[in-house]
Amino acid sequence: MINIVLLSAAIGVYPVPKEVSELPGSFGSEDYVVLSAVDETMGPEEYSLTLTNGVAEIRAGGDSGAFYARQTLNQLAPKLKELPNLVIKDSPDIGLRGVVEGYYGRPWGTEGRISTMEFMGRNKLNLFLYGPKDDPYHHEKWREPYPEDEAKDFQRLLDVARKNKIRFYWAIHLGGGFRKGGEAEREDTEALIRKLDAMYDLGVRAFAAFFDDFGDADAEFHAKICNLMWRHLEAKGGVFPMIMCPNVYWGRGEHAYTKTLGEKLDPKTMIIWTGREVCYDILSADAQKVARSYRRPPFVWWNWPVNDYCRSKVLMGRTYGLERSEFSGFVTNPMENCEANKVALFGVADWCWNTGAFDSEQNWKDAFKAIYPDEEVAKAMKVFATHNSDQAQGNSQGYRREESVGDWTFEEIVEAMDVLKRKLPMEEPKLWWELEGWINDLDCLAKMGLKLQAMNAATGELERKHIRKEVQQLEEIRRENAIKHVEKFRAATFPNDARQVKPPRTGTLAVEPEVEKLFRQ
Ligand code: 14T
Repeated sequence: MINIVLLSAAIGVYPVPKEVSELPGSFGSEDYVVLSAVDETMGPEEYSLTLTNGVAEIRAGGDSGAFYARQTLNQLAPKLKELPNLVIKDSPDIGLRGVVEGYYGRPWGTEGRISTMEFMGRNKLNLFLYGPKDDPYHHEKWREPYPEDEAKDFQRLLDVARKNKIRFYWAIHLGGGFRKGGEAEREDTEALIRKLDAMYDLGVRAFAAFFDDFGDADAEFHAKICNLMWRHLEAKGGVFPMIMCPNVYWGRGEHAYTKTLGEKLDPKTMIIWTGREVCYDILSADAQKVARSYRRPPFVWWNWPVNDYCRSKVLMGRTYGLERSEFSGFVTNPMENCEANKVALFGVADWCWNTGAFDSEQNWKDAFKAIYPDEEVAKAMKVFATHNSDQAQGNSQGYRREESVGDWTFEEIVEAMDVLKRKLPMEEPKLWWELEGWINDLDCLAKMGLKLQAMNAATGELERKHIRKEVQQLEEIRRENAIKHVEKFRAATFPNDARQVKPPRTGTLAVEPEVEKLFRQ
């Protein structure tokens, strides 16, 4: 058993497959023939992939399993020649796993969602929950249908979801907006049905209702709306079980609201939970408590790496703080920085697929190689991510992550930022568009660190004065960069989001304090 697990990690496939065993002989070919067969004894996402002497044989329980076998094969393709013959037997730990676009701030847009879903497909994530707080037709204007061009965008998204074996949930945010009692309630019920029918007509077959952050914690009323919604959808046919986000979505089952919800809500409806707090690690003891109150296993909405509560930071650290227990599903709520999210998605995907084999540090190291084809870029991005992972002290949620772990130097940072400034604009233009402000900030900080070290070592007063001037110039560049960053995102943003854009901050846990220390010397 131990041997099998070791080999699993050694073939370098992510998410790490469940079981890999070696067969006699070697594959011995760069080319391969694929044979596929349905195996009815297998679950819908389960597959086996046997690689023997130039033949790849796929057995799968269904379309998803076959698709995942293909993803595994694609990852192995470049190194087939060096591989021994082997057989991979694989299936996920968590049945529904993926991403919720659920933050406050600049929505990803259709292209960003497509890029995310294609990445999800390659990493065997199978659920996309659409609920960006700054889509007016999700929240404030929930009664109104999407304008024609946006409706068309949903059809494109549904198509990409289908191709990537992703269940696309569309969420309507009714918190505070759905009126209770009398004629108003009748009107809103009709409006809700109309909107759901419109989304159904676009092809949506999975729905969610959100009540977080707006309106009262009225469990009876929320259950009533959701049950009505579910009955309507179920009657239309072909619809997956609903997801609901309560008004109180955190805790350890202590709230009367969630207890009532657990009793009243249709047992098929999955209920969202973010952990003990809004932003917190997912602990199994907490999950078990909340499951009792929900009367069902929770649907986890992990508020990481979302940065809407610490928007000056970008969070690209390793995935940790997750304990396995029974869940109806697991989604990560990521950042508005769509491309930068991929490091975290790579971690979450691996954890959800094979919790037992999850190696947080190894996963994070390998993420860069998997995401950035250029080796130099991959290395430089790892340096960047090393110093961009903590939410920073004083963030409104109090959730923190490690940052700048291990040995690091200012020189190494300057070199890495040089690579990124040279290569990202051409090689990863979307990532560069998102991160330019943070990359420049870290670059300035590290250069200031180097200058200050030199200044403190200098003996001549003239030399010291000269260096001091250079440090001041760097500070000026840093300020200008911050202004440019805020203006850029304001210009590219929804009006009701602009006020929240913050200047970029990097290295807040160790690099910046080190520079400040050098200043005081
Ligand atoms: F629905 C939930 F599960 C949830 O987490 N809702 C929001 C979410 O949209 C947001 O991205 C996340 C992180 O900031 O937290 C929730 O929003 C909050 C939570 C607060 F405690 C917004 C303001 C708060 F004070």
